[in-house]
Amino acid sequence: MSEPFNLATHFLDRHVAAGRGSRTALVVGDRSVSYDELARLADRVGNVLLDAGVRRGQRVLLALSDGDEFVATWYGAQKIGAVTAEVYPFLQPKDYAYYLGYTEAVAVIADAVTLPALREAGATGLLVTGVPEDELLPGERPFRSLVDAAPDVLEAAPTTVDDIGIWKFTTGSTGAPKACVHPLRSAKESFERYAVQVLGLREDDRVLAVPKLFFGYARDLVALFPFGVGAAGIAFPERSTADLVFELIARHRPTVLVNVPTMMSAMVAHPDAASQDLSCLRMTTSAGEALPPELHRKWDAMFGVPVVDGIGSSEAYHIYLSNRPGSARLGTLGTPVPGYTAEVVDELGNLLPDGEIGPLRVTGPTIALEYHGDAEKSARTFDGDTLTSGDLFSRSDGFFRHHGRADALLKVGGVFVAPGEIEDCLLGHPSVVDCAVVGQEVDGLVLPRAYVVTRASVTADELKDHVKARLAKHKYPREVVFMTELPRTANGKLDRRALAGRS
Ligand code: 3SK
Repeated sequence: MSEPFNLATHFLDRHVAAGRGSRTALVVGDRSVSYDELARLADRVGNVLLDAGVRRGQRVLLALSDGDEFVATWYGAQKIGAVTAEVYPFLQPKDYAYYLGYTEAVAVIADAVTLPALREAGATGLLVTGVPEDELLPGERPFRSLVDAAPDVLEAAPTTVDDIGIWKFTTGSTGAPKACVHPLRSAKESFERYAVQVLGLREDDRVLAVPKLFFGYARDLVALFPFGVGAAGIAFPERSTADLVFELIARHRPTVLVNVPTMMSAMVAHPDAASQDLSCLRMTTSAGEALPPELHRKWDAMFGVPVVDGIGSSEAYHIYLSNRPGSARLGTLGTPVPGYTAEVVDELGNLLPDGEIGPLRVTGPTIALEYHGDAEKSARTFDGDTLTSGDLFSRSDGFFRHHGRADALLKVGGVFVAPGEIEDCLLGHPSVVDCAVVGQEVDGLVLPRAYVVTRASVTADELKDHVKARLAKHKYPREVVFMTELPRTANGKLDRRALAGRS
């Protein structure tokens, strides 16, 4: 028999029942929302969703900006046993149209930010918050008024760890985003293994994330894992910028910053970086993309806040390889999170010796069941509790290194070159703030082309010479394109497709 488990009861209501309900669960702007308040709000939301016809196992799509409504809606849906899926609040109508069709959600919750694009995408019957009722279209319902009028008690659905409860979308960097379908067990196990055993989250932690809550990396680290230990998350609706992150750190004094390499680069390069007081932070996580060792060094020199670099994926639910706080090995993703094993294999699945590069086979308790609606890709990726990653890795001394996506590798002069090695080298130049290297086809040959963001004047030839002096000659970028910023996906990952052909 499966273990009974309701995510809202486990992470939220437990504190109320234990008399810890007055503790702060969430900080939003100048408001502190207690566990009592959040649990009651989630119960009201759950009642509204039940009234709207949502039943156990059905999907609820959150198109909401970050804040207590987002979090309460997520837990309200979880409490009634629904399946939650969430999307970036700044999407284009065509993207919403895709998610509406793909999820076939029974309820879609929108706010003032997402409503116009959702309407343009043809969404009907929306539950809408933050918009005056007289501005709603026929069929749209005022979510906030319904929530305010709903009872604040709700019986939790008798779900188990094996019930499907969470959809996490892939980034869609190589095609339309797909949902990785997770049972509730994934959230429970990831909390216990990564948040507790690796990060050592504590009751007095306050967690601030750079990515928005639609991205599972951030949502779990702000509004799930901290709740597991009675700690607090910090949420804000605005897009993240280095200025805003510094301001939020000064205002809320978080103890843990959930970061991505692009923002680390922007923070390090910020003109006021040296005068920031980050002494409240006991660590910053880095994930979402590879952290170039050069950037890690710059971060250490500028801020001295320990970086816990790791890698996770929607397929594996969250982080499965990670360094440990205070003992990072630069340029590596550390070792497997307790409960996971990781093996570098060849294309046929044979184990590769240390130092060789190949796909990673990860086994653990949080592997998704499937990609919704894609049996072929699911069969290629998932095998029970084992996942084969599309990225390339190597292992040495028990520590894993990331070599990028298999499809991002460049074959230059017949030799494979990892763009990350050239990027890291370029980042070692004092003028380079951010960069990406892609393959450029010239007369049938693939040659490295670098896109760079610089903060001081530097010429393309100087950057080429910088690489030539440090790496094997065939690796230097034959062309350097200067940009003001690099294109990124909504969760902060480099959008290599958007770079293709830009000159
Ligand atoms: O990098 C990712 O894609 C990711 C996804 C889910 C959870 C955590 C991470 C880092």
